[in-house]
Amino acid sequence: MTIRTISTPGFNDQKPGTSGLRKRVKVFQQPHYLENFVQSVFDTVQVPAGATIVLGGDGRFYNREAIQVILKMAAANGVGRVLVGQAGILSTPAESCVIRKYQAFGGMVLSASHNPGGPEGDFGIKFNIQNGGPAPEKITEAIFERAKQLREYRILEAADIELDQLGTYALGDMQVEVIDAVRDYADLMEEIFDFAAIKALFAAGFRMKFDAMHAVTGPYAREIFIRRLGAPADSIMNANPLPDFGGGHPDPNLTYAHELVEILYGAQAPEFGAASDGDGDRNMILGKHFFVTPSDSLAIIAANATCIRGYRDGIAGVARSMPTSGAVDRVAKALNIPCFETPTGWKFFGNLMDAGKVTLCGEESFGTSSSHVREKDGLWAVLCWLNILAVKRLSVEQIVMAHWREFGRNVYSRLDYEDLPVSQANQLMQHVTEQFAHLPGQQLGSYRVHACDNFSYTDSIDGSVSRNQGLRILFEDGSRIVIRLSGTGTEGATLRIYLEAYEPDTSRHALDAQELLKELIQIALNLTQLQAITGRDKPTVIT
Ligand code: G16
Repeated sequence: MTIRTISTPGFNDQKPGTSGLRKRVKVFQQPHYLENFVQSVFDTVQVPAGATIVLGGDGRFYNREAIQVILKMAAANGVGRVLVGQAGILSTPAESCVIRKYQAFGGMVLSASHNPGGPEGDFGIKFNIQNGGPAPEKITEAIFERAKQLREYRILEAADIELDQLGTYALGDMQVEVIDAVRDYADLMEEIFDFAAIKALFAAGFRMKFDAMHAVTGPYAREIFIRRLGAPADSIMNANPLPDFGGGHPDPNLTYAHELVEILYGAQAPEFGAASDGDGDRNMILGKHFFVTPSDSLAIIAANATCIRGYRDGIAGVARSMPTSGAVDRVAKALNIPCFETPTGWKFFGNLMDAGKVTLCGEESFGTSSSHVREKDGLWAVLCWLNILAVKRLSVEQIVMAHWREFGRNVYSRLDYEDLPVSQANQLMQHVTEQFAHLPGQQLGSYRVHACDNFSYTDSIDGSVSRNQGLRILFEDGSRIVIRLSGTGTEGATLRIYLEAYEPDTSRHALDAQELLKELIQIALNLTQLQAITGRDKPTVIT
């Protein structure tokens, strides 16, 4: 078999965003585009000769083709062994688990997460390092620089590998091992959670509905909930992964997971509902007629962690992304453990977890996880809730209400304005920034501005600095408005406005978040001049 060296023009648009390179499928299908990025990864990370890497994706359209290309390029770049998920599929947390378990050098994750799939949808790729987590910024920056300069890449001329059958195959001098995509992950979950207690919960007639959204978690959910925990077969829905996610938007929130939401708010609602996204790292938690915000879910898992076998000795610390509500900060204070505030992006948690400073991390963007892997983990979060419910035998709503009674409620909401022209989004950000000099001290309705800034983060472990991570308007009573542009979209700009107000008054805890945040939302709309600049009179998604 021969290794061919092929010319590439280099690409200027291969800058990884919040979580890897995400583009339209059609962009990835351009000649040399995928190869250019993959070679830039190999050149940057310098896989030691003979080392093992892991490869898998969420099964979206173009997954199979990309896997074959990457395998042949890995063989041409001196990789010793590649562990590939069966059919080319691994959920993002499962891939993180496999990298760690087999002490691989790293891995490539093929996914555009919650973005729609199919020929007209999105594709994505990112590199995860040895700890199983997304590469930090200094590596992604170097990959981007290399991608612009690259003039040739190496690829083995060989037939495609059979990905559907488990087994070991040779590709040039490299070994390809097609592994069970589910088993290692399900085994890890069984180590962390008390499966016997959850089994007993189901045996007592507890009903749940998990929506896999026709994405990667279907087979994982079937193995864990149905086979290992004995839940009735109808506890999972949309569990057959499809390359276009059935035409849907595999984002577990109140807008895109509406099928599940209708069931949980319907007459015959089960006690518990949950959903996960395209690649299985996000989660949404619902009770009967009740929505748990991701920020509250993190705080509640932290407060009840000792109910769970894997955390029964307590947690070292917690971390949250800056726009995530401060609910978990209150729990950390009560537990007397450290709480870290990082920029948006799971990659910022890696160093803290590696240093043993934090056990649980979470983000408002429906991501929660712990140091069992280095990615956020949708099914892990669902199992946390099931384990807590199995121990407490209370409803989801009762657990949340009791939490708010103890800690107060950090009322929270996020408004997304998707697909804005980039120029308008930039103009809006500029307009807000220009007001920073005179805002502090101003009274806006019932809120007085304490400070404003563009969030900047210094990693306490390696000293790296990340600037421009989001505009913050902080009020004297601890309420906040945060405004930032998403780093995961593939077209136009997505503006996110995050709102948080602390409500200690128990008699107001049952009120709707939109109602409680009405004034703060109006202040945000005035400050941003959103309607005047963008013409939009309502958000695309409210969570
Ligand atoms: C990614 C990142 C998360 C981030 C989210 C939203 O999630 O891993 O850390 O919070 O995007 O980012 P943004 O607000 O920039 O769109 P995923 O699930 O898309 O990989």
